[in-house]
Amino acid sequence: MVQALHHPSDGRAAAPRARRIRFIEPSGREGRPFNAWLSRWPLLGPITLATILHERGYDAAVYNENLSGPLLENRPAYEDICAADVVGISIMTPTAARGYALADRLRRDAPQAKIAFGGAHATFLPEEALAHGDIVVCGEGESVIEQIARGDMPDGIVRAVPLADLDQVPTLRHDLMRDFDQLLARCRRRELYELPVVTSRGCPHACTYCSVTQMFGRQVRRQSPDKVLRDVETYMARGFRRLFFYDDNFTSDRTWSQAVLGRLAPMGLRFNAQVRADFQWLDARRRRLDESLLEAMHKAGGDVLYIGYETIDDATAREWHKGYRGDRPLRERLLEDTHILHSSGFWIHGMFVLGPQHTSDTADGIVRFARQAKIESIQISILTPLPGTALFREMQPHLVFRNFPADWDYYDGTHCVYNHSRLGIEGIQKALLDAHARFYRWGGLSLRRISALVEQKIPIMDKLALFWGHARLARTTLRKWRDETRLFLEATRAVRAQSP
Ligand code: B12
Ligand code: SF4
Repeated sequence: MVQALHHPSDGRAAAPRARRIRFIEPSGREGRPFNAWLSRWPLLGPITLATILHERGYDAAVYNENLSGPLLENRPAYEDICAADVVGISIMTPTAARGYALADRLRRDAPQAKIAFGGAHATFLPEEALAHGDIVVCGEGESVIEQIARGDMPDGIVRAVPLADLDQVPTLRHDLMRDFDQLLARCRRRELYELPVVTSRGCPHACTYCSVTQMFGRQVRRQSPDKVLRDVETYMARGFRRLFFYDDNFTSDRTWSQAVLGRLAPMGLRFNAQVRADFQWLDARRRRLDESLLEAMHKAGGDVLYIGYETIDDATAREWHKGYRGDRPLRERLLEDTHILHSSGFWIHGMFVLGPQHTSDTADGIVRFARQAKIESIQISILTPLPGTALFREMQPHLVFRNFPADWDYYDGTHCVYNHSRLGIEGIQKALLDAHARFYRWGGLSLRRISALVEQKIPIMDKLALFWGHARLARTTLRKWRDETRLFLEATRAVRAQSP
């Protein structure tokens, strides 16, 4: 781990220098309207790996471009990265091109640094990533990161063994991410920041557009409730009072959820979590409600639920393998589910998707549904074929944007990258923008949202700041999104003009 340097004059070994490892989370396409939201929620892969190395005595840190801005324009940051022994770049599909651009510059400016790629995109397209770096890790990095940091890993593609026991993941040191203090300062007080954590890997479902099961497996691995509790205690001792459980499906194992929630209940924190809309049903026919789980979630501080509704129509749900329970029309079931979750005291951020089979009526229908269900905030994405998914293979013949890696920038759920059979690319982009503009007409203001803010146990100034912050962000996001859409449609016309 250390390089033994000899002092030139007295022959004694000088203090060894810890090897310097820098991780980078690149931003997505410049000007992307959602970059401002992303700065709050870093990927945990780089932070986890940096924490492991830090605990083993390495000089490890993370740069997140969503938070710190473009690294090539930040001289002290870039010089620090150039002085590293290893630079680990974490790429998702929409950040891959940026990650490669950074790596290409680093190869020129820091030829001594080993460049390692990891993350979902590198896992599915390792050969592509290897053209820009020395080492590419497919899968979970824990088992190989120290060998890479030590400089002992041969160049090439490494298929890493997944971590069997998630209790081995260290308590995260979010502060290893540079500018984390600035992020906290933006939240006015650290107890208002939703500290991201993750306690499980894998998902038992297999939605056609998602790569989580290919990446982490269908068998869900979880940290033990004791480990979760120990970590939460440490985060609370650091002054955090809100958590964001990034787990893809926080409630997929009722026994585990009850055990964790029971331990969290006395701690007085609040948390956000990703759950399925129908997790509260005990049986496939939706007859028995798991009231004790709902109560345990609420008592433990469950606050905002991130729900991937994705669709409200039965045919699409079947096509995407959503696996919703019950047999009444899906829209009706989802209204009922949402009502139950609201009655249990949760806020809901609803995520929906428009696919090639949809029209502007579908988008209108989603907004109507969200209003009727009184969902607090929504986000509608365009179905995006991502490497490693069944959808990507199916969509190949229809892709308009295929100049890879540059075009990966558009694979972020806000751009239609294929010929849209029903509305055309222009039509679907317009439908998407119009739907958000309609939902967020008053900056996302709704009676329910105001009363929920008033009910929250936080001081009134914090409530106002929180609400104002969200409303302002929604407005600026929409404005930037319109500009971005205009540029994208110009790019679409240019691509079409070039193709025979
Ligand atoms: C939190 C989250 C978000 C957050 C913010 C994330 C961010 N900063 O970009 C939000 C909600 C905003 C979000 C948005 C999006 N997300 Co998201 N998100 C996640 C989620 C749920 C957790 C990420 C996480 O921290 N995981 C836990 C850590 C431990 O895993 P990890 O980061 O992958 O790291 C491990 C390995 O990858 C590897 N590794 C990672 N980096 C490195 C680096 C080196 C050097 C090495 C050796 C190893 C290594 O080792 C790590 C430890 O084992 C994942 C799903 C998941 N379970 O991971 C999806 C996921 C990453 N998101 C995904 C997608 C598609 C999106 C969106 C496009 C969705 C949309 N429609 O808007 C956007 C794009 C965001 C962007 N940056 O442009 C996909 C990515 C697939 C892909 N091919 O890129 C995932 C995998 C989910 C899926 N449906 O398939 N997301
Ligand atoms: S979309 Fe959600 S429920 Fe479906 S496979 Fe992915 S993580 Fe699991």
